[in-house]
Amino acid sequence: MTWAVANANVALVKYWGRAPGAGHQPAGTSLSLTLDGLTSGARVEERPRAAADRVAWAPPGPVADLGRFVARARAQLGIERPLDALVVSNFPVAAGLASSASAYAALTTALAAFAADPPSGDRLAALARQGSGSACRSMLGGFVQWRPGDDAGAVTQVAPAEHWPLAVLVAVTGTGPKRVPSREGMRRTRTTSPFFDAWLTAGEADLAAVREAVRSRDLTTLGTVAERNALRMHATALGADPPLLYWEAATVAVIREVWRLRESGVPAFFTIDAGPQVKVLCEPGDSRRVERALAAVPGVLRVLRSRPGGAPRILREAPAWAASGVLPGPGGEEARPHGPA
Ligand code: 2P0
Repeated sequence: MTWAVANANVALVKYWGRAPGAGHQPAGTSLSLTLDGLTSGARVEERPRAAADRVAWAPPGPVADLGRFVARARAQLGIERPLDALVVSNFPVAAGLASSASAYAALTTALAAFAADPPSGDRLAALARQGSGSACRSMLGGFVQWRPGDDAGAVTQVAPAEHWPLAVLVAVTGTGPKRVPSREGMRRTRTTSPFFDAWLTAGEADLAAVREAVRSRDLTTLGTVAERNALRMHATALGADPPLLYWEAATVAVIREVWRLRESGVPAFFTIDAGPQVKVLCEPGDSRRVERALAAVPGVLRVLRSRPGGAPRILREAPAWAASGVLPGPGGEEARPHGPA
């Protein structure tokens, strides 16, 4: 039995749009921060006497997609025996917290341990991408860039987690599944939003600015550009037909609170993915104050604390947060999530 864990990531320059055609390629280049403590675990073992794979995702994610991914990964990794795979996450799934990224990164890492000839980092990132585009960024720690292409170097680490000890606070404003999955949202945006080409063009300047801000640890530039990039992603999605609105009232209230904090002299900056949650970047020394301010916003259910995190890891046993819960036997369906420590 093999366990692997991987962290979620938050994009500071967003991936929003696949390139047309096969190959799971993004239309533009994105840059993310891997998030410590927002973690998925994957447990994989062989099923020696079974004819088919068995997969489970708890709390439930799109498990049919997971099954197709395991079948595809086995073919690409040359794994002949059917497998039993369980994926668990310690934070809300399918609600704009990038749970699919950590889930597929953990699963890819665990599956690779069963390959006769375990693949390199680049091949593994390319495999993870086939489960969920953003999963390839969770295959590395720290600040990670993903650009279109299949060559080595499509997914690269811009800086390790230790480079910049930022604080990331996640204001959770809803825990239900999003109304429109990212994949459909991206397809609709690319094919119907008149703003899509401008979104891609503007993203190139954002990428250059964020890379430089990471290099020089310039939070004001990083935060200003990440905020603008997120707002432009959502503006482009709002321009789709039918429109895509991922925000709730509390999402807007948190945006206003972050701007109020800035006016009062606290450098805090938000970003929002394809869901109602708001992720806020600030200096570690300001994190308690920012956390209290976010928690007091009406409609905020809880605030999760994170910071730059590392790459996936293989474990000998279940991670503590999963082991302390009700984990089912192989293939069972009773696992339940636990909040990050
Ligand atoms: C990102 N998101 O860069 C963007 C920002 C959501 C908003 O990547 O269809 O699950 O598997 O390629 O990676 C979420 O989409 O999509 C995502 P697929 P994925 O983090």
